[in-house]
Amino acid sequence: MNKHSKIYVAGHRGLVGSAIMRKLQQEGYTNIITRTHKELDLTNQAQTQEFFEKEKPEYVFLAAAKVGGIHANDTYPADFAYINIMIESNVIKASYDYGVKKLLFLGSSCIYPKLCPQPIKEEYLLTGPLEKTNEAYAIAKIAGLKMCQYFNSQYGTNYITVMPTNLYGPNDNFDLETSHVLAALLRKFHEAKIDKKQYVEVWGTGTPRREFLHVDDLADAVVYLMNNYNENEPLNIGTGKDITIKELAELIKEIVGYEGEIKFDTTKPDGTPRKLLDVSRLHATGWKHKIELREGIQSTYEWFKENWK
Ligand code: GFB
Repeated sequence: MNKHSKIYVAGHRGLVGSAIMRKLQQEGYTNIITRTHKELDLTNQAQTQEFFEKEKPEYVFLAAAKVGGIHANDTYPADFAYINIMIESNVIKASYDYGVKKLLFLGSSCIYPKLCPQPIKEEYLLTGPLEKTNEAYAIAKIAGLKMCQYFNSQYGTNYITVMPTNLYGPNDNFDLETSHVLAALLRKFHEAKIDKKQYVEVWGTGTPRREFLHVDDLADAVVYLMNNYNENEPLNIGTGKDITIKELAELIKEIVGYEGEIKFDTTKPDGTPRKLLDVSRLHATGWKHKIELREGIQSTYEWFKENWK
């Protein structure tokens, strides 16, 4: 990309898309195009085609998706499958039809088999059954990733695919029903502190392990990869380090300054026991994360206190 390239960030108001916007603007890219959900429904093929025909973007970051935490994934599988498959199909095909030079597709670490060897290498994709709580989302993301590869092999396009680990940061979803764990716990501990509650409820047993990457690091990585990575093979994006949900809860409790207890609600699902990404191929491209978990949670908590209503 050069600083005047026409770049379309699909999903620019979400956690990932808004971080990519911040990064591109910081780096001096001047020709970024966006549409709100109201202006353009990416599940609608005609609208998507019309938008690409009119704007003819050169580069596309495909960060528009229906996402959510374990409960949302488990409760709305039809929506997660349908919406994501429609968005991917429409954006990938329109990108091809209107000559996009390069597209970056965001997968997710949950698309790997549930009981993969750890850390998870890119080649473990499609080697075993998926985690049930997010099977629909995983199937949709696998379809999008594979479609990018099929377009590359059949039409010679340059569509790259990345697999980010669990993300967090500004503009995350803090709704307790549909959010991911880190955002949910920040809010729960914050509200428990204000309301002087005796305990905070954490879902599951606390034993699952998760890897967390600050979304500003993810944005830094995808802009770097758009400029430097041209392989057909997907690339994991993570820190290479994980912690248990219990350790995460204790860390957030400390950062928020809450003094009550933590209780585990074991009627709620744990999900996959562990999903730690192998980031050796990512490191070999010359990129490494910069924001460590404690400082990332601290700054996200500051953002939450100032911005979350
Ligand atoms: O972040 P999370 O919802 O998603 O949950 P996954 C991670 C772990 O945190 C699970 C536990 O073991 C949860 O039971 N947890 C504890 C909580 N307290 C809470 C809470 O208050 N809220 C939430 N949400 N979890 C998602 C996938 O899996 O990961 C998506 O469903 C996506 O498809 C995303 O890939 C990155 O890590 O289990």
